[in-house]
Amino acid sequence: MSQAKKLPLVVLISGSGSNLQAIIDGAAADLPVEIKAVISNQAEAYGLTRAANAGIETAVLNHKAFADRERYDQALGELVESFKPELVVLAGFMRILTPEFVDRFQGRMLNIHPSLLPKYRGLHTHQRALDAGDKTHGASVHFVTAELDGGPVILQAQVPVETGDDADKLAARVLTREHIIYPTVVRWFAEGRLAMNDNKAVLDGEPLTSPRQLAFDETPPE
Ligand code: NHR
Ligand code: GAR
Repeated sequence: MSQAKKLPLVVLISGSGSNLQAIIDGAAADLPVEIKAVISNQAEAYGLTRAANAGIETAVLNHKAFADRERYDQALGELVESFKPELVVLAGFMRILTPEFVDRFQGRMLNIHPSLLPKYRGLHTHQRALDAGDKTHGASVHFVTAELDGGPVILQAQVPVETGDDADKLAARVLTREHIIYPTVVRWFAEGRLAMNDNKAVLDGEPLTSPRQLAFDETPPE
């Protein structure tokens, strides 16, 4: 039986790492990736424990130990490259990356953002959706470009906003869908089906004119 080569990944985190866990679990099943390292800017991130429990190498690079963003990103870029990843996965990584860092991993860096982009770039997305009275909210997986949360969107998951929601309840509902869409997009990339070209996401040779969608009652797309 032919065993496809596994795509080497580095995952960057700052916190809980539940999206990291979804990728770890995928890799333990049939997601054709090998997580070479998990890197956090926060020493206390629980995701580091998840990685260690899975036997994955971890590193902490604290941004506070660097004079400025440029120097931090220079060091982070060298650390990431030392693991020779073909894909860099931001999974709840909370530091804005310089254009130099983004250039280094152009077309091979993904992020998951907790909103239906282009709505609510940046922080506090769940509260902003509630404040706007949105009936639908969700998450987006996109290629990372120098424009914050502005790179081409690949796949989105929609969830209903329910009566009595607060930001935490809504975030939890979104998060369960994140755990489906992020491994799905990582699989597309690992299988060579997904690329970024001319600032567009290209899936199966076709530029996506709008993001693929996962509706609330749907199982993952093929
Ligand atoms: N970097 C670039 N260049 N482009 C993107 O699209 C990026 C990025 C870095 C991170 C994730 C993003 C998100 O999904 C992401 C996308 C952090 C901030 C932020 O304001 C905003 C968006 C995202 C991540 N960070 C503050 C900063 O000064 C720090 C906030 C904190 O530490 O809590 O870096 O939401
Ligand atoms: C996720 O909801 C992710 O979309 C969001 O943080 C959470 C991380 O959860 N990302 C950002 O807000 C990036 N600025 P996790 O650590 O359990 O994967």
